[in-house]
Amino acid sequence: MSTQSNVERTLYGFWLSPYMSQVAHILSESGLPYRYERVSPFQGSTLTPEHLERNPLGKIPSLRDVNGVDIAESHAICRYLAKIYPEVQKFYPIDDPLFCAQVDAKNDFITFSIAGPFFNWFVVSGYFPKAWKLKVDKEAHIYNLFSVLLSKLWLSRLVNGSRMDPFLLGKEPFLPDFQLFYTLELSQMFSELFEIPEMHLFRDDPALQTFYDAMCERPSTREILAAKASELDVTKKELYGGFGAAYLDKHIDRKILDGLFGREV
Ligand SMILES: N[C@@H](CCC(=O)N[C@@H](CS)C(=O)NCC(=O)O)C(=O)O
Repeated sequence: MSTQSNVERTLYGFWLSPYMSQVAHILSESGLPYRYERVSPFQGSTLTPEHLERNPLGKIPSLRDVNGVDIAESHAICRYLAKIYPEVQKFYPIDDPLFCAQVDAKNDFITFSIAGPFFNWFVVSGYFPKAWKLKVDKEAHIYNLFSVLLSKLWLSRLVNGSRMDPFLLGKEPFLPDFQLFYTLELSQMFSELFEIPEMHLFRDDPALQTFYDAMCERPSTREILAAKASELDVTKKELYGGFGAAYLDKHIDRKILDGLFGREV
């Protein structure tokens, strides 16, 4: 595939997204320059015709590469980058099928058992109740506790089954390390933002804390966390302000929620 054209590589999304941060991280550590364009789900911008053209699934991140192609889904983007740009292969070793299978195994485990459930966890226990001011404290708390139970179970299995030296597969980080890091990072931030202490996933685990600290020492991590911090006020305003009207009211049937809880929420 040709990578020649005049298109500027552009990453669409917002910094709160751990998925976008992973792609930004791989680009940054690989020395591939990109332009950032903010597309905020909180403003309904993921479901505009313009964004759906980039990603018909209506999610961020999406990447427009210099050859003009649009790619969506964070890990599909990272794997695409490794196939096109040799400098990305140190994070996703496509030329070493056996090692690449180990990288995939960790990555798939995190996607299915940790990051995916974490997404549901903060949506049900944090995002929707806050943005929509739902009166579901008791139910959100039960979901929260159940999520802690499962997440800790899978996280300890990941830690015990990995080298943690300090990264999952040893001294150097790979794709699953970035996925794990930005999930942990979000867990720390959301536990504060939503005042849900149990949501903090690594405070009590020395191996995960060491992993987290080692990742924080990398210049690309610092760059991304600084970008995220610089956008935080805007993100918070959108979450508590526009999100309900711009996204939830339009795309989620509130009556189903009332039915689910058996009362008006
Ligand atoms: N599996 C996707 C997850 C992306 C995702 O869920 N992004 C969220 C923001 S963090 C989003 O686009 N939400 C808007 C929506 O679902 O409408 C990936 O890895 O890229």
